[in-house]
Amino acid sequence: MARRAVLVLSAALLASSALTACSTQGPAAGPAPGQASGAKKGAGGRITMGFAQVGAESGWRTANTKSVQEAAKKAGIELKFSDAQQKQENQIKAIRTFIQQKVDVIAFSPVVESGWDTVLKEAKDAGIPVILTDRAVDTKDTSLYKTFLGSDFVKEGKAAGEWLTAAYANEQGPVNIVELQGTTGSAPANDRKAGFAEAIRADGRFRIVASQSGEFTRAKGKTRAKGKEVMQAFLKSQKDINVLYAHNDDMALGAIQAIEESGKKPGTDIKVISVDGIKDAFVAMTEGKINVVVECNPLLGDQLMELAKKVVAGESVPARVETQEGVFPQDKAAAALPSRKY
Ligand code: GZL
Repeated sequence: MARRAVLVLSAALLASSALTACSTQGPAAGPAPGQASGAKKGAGGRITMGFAQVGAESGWRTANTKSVQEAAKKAGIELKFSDAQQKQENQIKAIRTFIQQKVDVIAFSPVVESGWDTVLKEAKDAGIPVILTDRAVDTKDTSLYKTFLGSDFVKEGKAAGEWLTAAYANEQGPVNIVELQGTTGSAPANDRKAGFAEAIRADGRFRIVASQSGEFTRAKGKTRAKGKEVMQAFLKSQKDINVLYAHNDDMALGAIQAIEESGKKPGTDIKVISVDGIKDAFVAMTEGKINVVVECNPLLGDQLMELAKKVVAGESVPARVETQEGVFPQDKAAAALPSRKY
């Protein structure tokens, strides 16, 4: 009982000191570095979140942005949103702006894994808690963020590799694989590559004969046509391709265009393995053009807002909140398509 009384008292003290800090003029004294503000700034105690999004590079990202924006509205959280167009310097600028604006919490999906310690330390020193969502950072100082919400990309890569080894259980090798990697230096690209390589390593039949970044993009109008463009290059440089492993659906769908334009049948002449699970990929599976999709769930908004409320209130949260995902082989696509949410 005594312990609880102490906790309640200290929380009240923390809140009142934070409130005092917020109401003082000049640079807010703010709570001790690394401590959540505890107080809710803005009209009527509304939490303000600064969200630095990667960009708008893929169907997955569009769904992720929509999920975050809708969830903020539902949760009554004021959202300051920035789109970094896949550039780390833009995300760093956005985080610095959020710090100047004294938001209550910062959430972001780091476009690449490294180079975040300085700006995250600035947020910590300003007493603003940070939540990593979707992608991770490779910092040694885990006190720089409160929690990570997202997928296990190594697991996704492994699932892709395990599907392939099972698909070739009764066939001879060699099996030549080309790999369309995601954004260079990003956690999903690094980990999906590592997980896939680990899953096929023991089976000598599989060889990755070419691997290059398609930057997670398809081939649409203004968007850089990387998935299609890189696959065209693979088709020119590799005389015998059996499998395409694409780190996301947008690149797979762009590559399918290149495969068809080369006169080959995607899904038959060249097996296609993809990751994300956007609706267009499910349609492509029903058309026999993609053989399997490893799901990566972008609908993180509601969980993010719940975590944000806890973090701002100074409550403890798990260090890592992993999303649950499935693997959809082609024969399951038609039944699953009507209930797909992104
Ligand atoms: C994965 C996410 C990746 C998606 C891509 O969580 O970061 O970025 O797989 C997106 O579609 O561009």
